[in-house]
Amino acid sequence: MEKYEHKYGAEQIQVLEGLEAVRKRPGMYIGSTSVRGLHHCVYEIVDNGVDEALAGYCTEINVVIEKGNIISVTDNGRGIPVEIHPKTHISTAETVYTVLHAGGKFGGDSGYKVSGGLHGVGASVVNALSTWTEVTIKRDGGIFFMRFEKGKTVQKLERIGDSKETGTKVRFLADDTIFESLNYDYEVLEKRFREIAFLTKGLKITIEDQREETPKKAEFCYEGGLISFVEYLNKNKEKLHKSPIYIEKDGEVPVEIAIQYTSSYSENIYTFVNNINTIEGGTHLEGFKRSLTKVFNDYARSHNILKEKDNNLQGEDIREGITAVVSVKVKEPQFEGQTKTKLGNSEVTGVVQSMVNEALSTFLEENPSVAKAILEKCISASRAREAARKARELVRKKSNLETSTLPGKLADCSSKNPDECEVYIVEGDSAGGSAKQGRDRKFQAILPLWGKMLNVEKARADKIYGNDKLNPVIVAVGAGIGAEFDITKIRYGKVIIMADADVDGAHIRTLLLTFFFRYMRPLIENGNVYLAQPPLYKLSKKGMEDRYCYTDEDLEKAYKELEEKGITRDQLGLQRYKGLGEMNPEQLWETTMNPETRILVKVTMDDAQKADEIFTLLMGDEVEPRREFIQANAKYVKNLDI
Ligand code: 28F
Repeated sequence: MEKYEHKYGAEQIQVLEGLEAVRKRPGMYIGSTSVRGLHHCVYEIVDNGVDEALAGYCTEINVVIEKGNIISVTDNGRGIPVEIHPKTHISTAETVYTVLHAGGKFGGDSGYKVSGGLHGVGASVVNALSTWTEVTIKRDGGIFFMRFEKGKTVQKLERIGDSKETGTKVRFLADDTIFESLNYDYEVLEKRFREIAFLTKGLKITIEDQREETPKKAEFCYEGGLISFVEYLNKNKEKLHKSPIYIEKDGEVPVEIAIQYTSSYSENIYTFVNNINTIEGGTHLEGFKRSLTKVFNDYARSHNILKEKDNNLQGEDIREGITAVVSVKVKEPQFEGQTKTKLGNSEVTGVVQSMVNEALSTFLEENPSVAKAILEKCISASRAREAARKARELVRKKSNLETSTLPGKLADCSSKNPDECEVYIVEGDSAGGSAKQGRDRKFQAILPLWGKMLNVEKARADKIYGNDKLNPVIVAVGAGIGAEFDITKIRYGKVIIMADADVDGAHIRTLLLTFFFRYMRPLIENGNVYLAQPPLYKLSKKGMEDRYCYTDEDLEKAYKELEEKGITRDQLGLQRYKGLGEMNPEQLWETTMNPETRILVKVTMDDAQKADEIFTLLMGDEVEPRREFIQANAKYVKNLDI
């Protein structure tokens, strides 16, 4: 009996070595031997079918999780070629399934190999990591079959029947001596197949789970491609414009983008390279972001939505509420980053940027109502960000109080009788100076506040004591804080907050009220806290006493009264006070400090409570409510310079 000697040609040895390497270090090829690696095996096989779809020959892929955790994937493409290679005597199909990376690029210059988990390790890796793999091919009028065990051919390709159809069907049982478990997660697979269907316009993908008594099944097919993708992503959101913006361009780097803005504040941009979800972004995302910023700013300026003096809209303002999917196909993708999901190809930035510049600006010109809706949102986002920044900025900038036994900065009054004494807490150095000069030293003390003020929102009482920003206020009032606060010890019968009428002043007021509300509540309950009311306007005319107006209504009233005396508006000089610093000591005394003429507003508990709520909103951790608050109030803010 003649011994059948194995003809181990170079190819067979290469195959054995390849399989050996894969089974020895599976993580190198499939990422991990956890359920993630298990899912990657399925993606590898499915992606070969997707490639066949991208090549234009496959319209449907069916995935089944059979009982016993056997995976079956079927496509209706051309079927893997079955001709036998003249030299190796091995069929193309067997080569694709046994030689590492044999699944090279598909024919045609537009063919791109999409890839699964580790970007196209190929079907041979799945074969090596499977207890068995069976491949059934229909093409050239026949049905062909081959079988492998742990990557080794146990049944060479043979014709087993006739068929007029074409396609490839692969069944495999992953090797449970390699994978931690064979417990496929239906939801995970379903989510990925939905994603692939969005990314491959018109391809129908079905998934069925036959492991349980009641099988689960889903089917995905989106003629709308990425447009359907963003509509799906936005399904529970309020859209700013009806249909998504769609941009597509073939070429060296085919690019496909869909954009749809919503009223939400989050930014959702999903990017893909050859159908790989590049969660770490990369050059395609960079190009897209740069273009968005440029195109929307250019449009806003050229349509006078942004005025000459307005700052540019920031990228984050423009991306607030955006949902976008950016899908590019790259021949030789370079992946970087922690999980190899960041595109590194530098040439892609420019390609994406220039094609989006052109396509998006054209779209906006042709769809002004969409452009307007989006830009309205960007501008309010910009305002809100600016206001929040100022709020943060302000609270930090103000009230850098010198500390000493009595605050060095405190200009105390001579009387020691609290019932007749009052302390002005004045915002800013210059106003502090004028107040010191303009005051009545007998009963009026001045404590200037400036520099970085502690954010009491995040500080505990002990921090407040030690804090050199608030400490002087505590020392000046003289009655301690928190639980130790003793109202009988206060050094002044009135604590008067004097701050500018602008945003800065509003924030320092809010901060101090919150501080008093949080740490000296009896001071408020007892009616010791007041707000000074500096005038907003000064009306002047030669030979006429200066007339101060404290509100806009005041101003109107003054105009009317003066008109009755025959003095018209244009005969009057009007000064709008931006800040206390604009008043000289006499004016400050006359208008804001002289008990005979000044206007003081006593702070009540609910003012302080309101301030506290506002403060929490402005300086707390909840971003969303802050955004809403500022959004709602931004329009009331008159002097915010954007
Ligand atoms: C269920 C998984 O693997 N489908 C596949 C094809 C089609 C061709 C092909 C595959 C050419 C030389 C690499 C057919 N006719 N589904 C699949 N469908 N591979 S895998 O060719 C293999 C490549 O080596 C194919 C003409 N060209 C390509």
